Amino acid sequence: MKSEILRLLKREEGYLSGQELCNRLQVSRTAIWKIMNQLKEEGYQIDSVSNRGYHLEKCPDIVTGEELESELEGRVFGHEVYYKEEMDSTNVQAKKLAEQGIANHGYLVTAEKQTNGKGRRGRSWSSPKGTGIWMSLVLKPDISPYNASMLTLVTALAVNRVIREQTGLESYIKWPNDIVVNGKKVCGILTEMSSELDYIHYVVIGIGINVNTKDFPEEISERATSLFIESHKTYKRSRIIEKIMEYLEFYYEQFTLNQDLRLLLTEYNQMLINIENKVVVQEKQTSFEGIAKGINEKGELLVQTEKGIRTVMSGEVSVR
Ligand code: BT5
Repeated sequence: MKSEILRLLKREEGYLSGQELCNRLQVSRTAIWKIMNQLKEEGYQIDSVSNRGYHLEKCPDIVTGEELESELEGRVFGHEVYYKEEMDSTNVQAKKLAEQGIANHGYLVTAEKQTNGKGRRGRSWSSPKGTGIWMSLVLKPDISPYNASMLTLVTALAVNRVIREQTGLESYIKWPNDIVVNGKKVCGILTEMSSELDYIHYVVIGIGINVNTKDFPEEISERATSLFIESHKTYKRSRIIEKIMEYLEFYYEQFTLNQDLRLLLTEYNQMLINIENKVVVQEKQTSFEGIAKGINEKGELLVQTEKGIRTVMSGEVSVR
């Protein structure tokens, strides 16, 4: 009900009368009054005038379920949100909720702070309170498990587009799971999956974005950046989340049509950093050099070497 009240307040340009809220939501005046007080405590500036009603003057920069649900209208991705101020990792929490049958396709988990944010291969992800977006989306795609890793690239495309549109910054995708601005990492994506050989139970797409972060721990300060550091502006995180859900749903639909990236290939390669540049690819045991030529329909990176084109399925790419 709280998200419904927020949604109504956000839509109303003038004042929304208490009586109208009672009628619409079939609750008492006292219930409305209590929720208004809760919202004020969370940082919403609400003007209440007797005989006129309530007017929402300002929203705080928070990522609670109510704030997000009041924004995310009519979409599947993010239609239901699980929020807790502090979590070990939104990916871990999303997996638990999916295992319990609570999180269905499009379920979103958010937190203000992660105490044990995860990167790939056991690495950690710095997730301080209140400055970034730490979220995980649960999907139950009807696709082959072999094709699931492409979801990371689909997500990168959506996040990169939102960053560009919302900030005007020239961000790029660093294959496979980073978004970078001026050569520094502003976003990382961690896709995890529970599957059988031929059937996906669920996929969790974890997205970490440094939004209003002012400084970083020393060990990553040279490689990490934030939207604030690059643009000198602060952003409302719920707005960015809303836009990511919108674009991700759009790109996801295009991906699932053929279970490959043929419809997204041109756009992806335009946004790929280091294309036509000399790169070093670090695979599990070995590394090699070549010129990055872009990705193919399967999301593999094509690298021109002296011996011909090599396709890279997973690995780390750095500039020579
Ligand atoms: C990633 O791993 O880039 C995936 C990060 C995914 C984080 C999200 S937050 C929501 C969800 N819940 C989670 O627990 N995780 C996901 P990888 O490519 O392995 O990069 C990790 C490396 O990036 C670290 O070893 C650091 O060097 C660096 N790093 C750590 N925190 C960072 C930050 N906040 N910004 C930029 N770089 C960071």
